[in-house]
Amino acid sequence: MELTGAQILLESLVREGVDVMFGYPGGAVIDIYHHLPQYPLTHILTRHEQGAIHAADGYARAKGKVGVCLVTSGPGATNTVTGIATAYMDSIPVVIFTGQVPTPLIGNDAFQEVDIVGISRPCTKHNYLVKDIKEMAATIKEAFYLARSGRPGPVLVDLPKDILASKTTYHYPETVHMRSYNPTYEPNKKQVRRVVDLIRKAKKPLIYAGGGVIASNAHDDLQWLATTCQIPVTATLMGLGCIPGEDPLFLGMLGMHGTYTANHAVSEADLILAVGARFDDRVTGKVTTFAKKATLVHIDIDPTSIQKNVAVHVPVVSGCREFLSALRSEIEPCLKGDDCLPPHKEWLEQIHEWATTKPLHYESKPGVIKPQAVVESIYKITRGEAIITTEVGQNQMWAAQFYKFKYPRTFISSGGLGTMGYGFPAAIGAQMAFPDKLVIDIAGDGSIQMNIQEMATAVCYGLPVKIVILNNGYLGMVRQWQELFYQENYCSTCLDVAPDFVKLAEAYGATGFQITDPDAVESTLREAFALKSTVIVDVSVDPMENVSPMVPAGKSLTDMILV
Ligand SMILES: Cc1ncc(C[n+]2csc(CCOP(=O)(O)OP(=O)(O)O)c2C)c(N)n1
Repeated sequence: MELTGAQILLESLVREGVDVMFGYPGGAVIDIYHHLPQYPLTHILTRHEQGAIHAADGYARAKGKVGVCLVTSGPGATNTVTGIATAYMDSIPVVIFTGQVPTPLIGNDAFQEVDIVGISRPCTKHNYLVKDIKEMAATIKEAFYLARSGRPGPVLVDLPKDILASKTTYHYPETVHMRSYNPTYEPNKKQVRRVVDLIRKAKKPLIYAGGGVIASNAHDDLQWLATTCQIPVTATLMGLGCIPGEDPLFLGMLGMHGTYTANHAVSEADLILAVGARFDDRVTGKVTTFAKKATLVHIDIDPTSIQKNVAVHVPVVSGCREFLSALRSEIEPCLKGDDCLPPHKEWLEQIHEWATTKPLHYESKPGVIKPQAVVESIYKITRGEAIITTEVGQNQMWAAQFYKFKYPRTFISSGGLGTMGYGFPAAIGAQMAFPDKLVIDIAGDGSIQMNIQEMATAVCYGLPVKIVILNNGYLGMVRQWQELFYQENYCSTCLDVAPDFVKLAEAYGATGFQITDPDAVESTLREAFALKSTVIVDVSVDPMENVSPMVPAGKSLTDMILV
């Protein structure tokens, strides 16, 4: 069967099990859009290419499948770069198809030509320029395989217009063979035994869980390990939901805005199992003082991330799920005999004391809406069953601290890149993945204005995404740093001109609410969440509220302020 390049692409997407893609057309990709209606693929037309790539990323995070984004050449392609870098930093599987000028024009500064393969090289797991129609099908197969296997990530495929229009016989390969790429999933047995031995000897063990636990669906085994061996768990921003937020063994997030308990536990632990986490500077604080008393075990599918930021004692190259399940098989037989693992009673008592004397907290003020209280209200109303996306800044940290995530893939946030404008389009993607779930973007008034145009997308496709703006009139997180470290020099962080968000919602055909009275928070949120339409809830919160606790940049985890 002879097909054009455009048809090969669409046919291959169907074979990859793609049901939805997010995109924006243009001259270079018209051939694809021309054939699109003949395929069982839902295409979501966003209002900006950045919206399309974040939506594909949000879909991937919520669903655990590869997200797909299709854009045109030149400005269409460059508009996706922030989203590609966002997915890359958080190891999210997305495949991005970009149009390109016809092959004879490449390198000639043709209209809407950019070297997107060159531009995206440092922020993709891999990228391709298809120069021969005969390579098209195999390239697409490889792109999906690379995006989802090993350490997942974004893969870009650049498609010149003449290739999309030319024809060849279609054959989609069944398998992929790449000599230089063979991720190691299964752990070395000796290392597994060594880790069991370390757990057996430890008096103060701790699990430090990252996004890899969620990416590899290792949460059940992680919870089994924690519960069976009574090992407390702390998680990174990306790891939230790997164990229920209300589980007594969960200490909350660690790092810059981590809990007092988690940061002290890291500093006192004698054994740390870092599972699918990468020792980001927001987590470690001052690296030279990080976890000084612990034997560090680092389990990661990506060998290059081990020993990168912190020297570890036991490097384990393995999939998180495979490792934890091997650990489970090794530990289970011990539990039957008298060979039981020690219960670390004193360690758990110490942790309990930290948690009860220094919990996350905030001060209520009469007549003032505290942003933390809004997040608590959202948690109460949704009973932890919603998918929460966030923007970036204080809103993101309050969501991470005060919404007790019950399940993996329910907290969707830009961790590594910290991309303002991410949360709303990501919520659109998550809502496409789960049309019947309640999807809420917890936003700041600054961030939401970065991709507010996607209101049209949400309304157009009838997506009942809820946006709750914690409106403090500031670029709050930057204002907090100015207050604490720059002598209250609030230069360029006050957003004194803001749109009327209720009218803005209405202008897009959505529904808007405004909350200024603390007593109206819960009832208004309930009313908003019950609607089946796109909703903005603009909540006027305390403009000077800070995120606490805080480890100042470059300080040790125990040097927390605002505790
Ligand atoms: C695209 C982008 N530009 C700039 C920043 C730097 N930045 C980090 S947090 C923040 C303030 C965010 O303000 P807002 O969205 O109002 O949220 P708040 O902190 O007030 O909750 C800024 C400007 C960023 N993270 N991303």
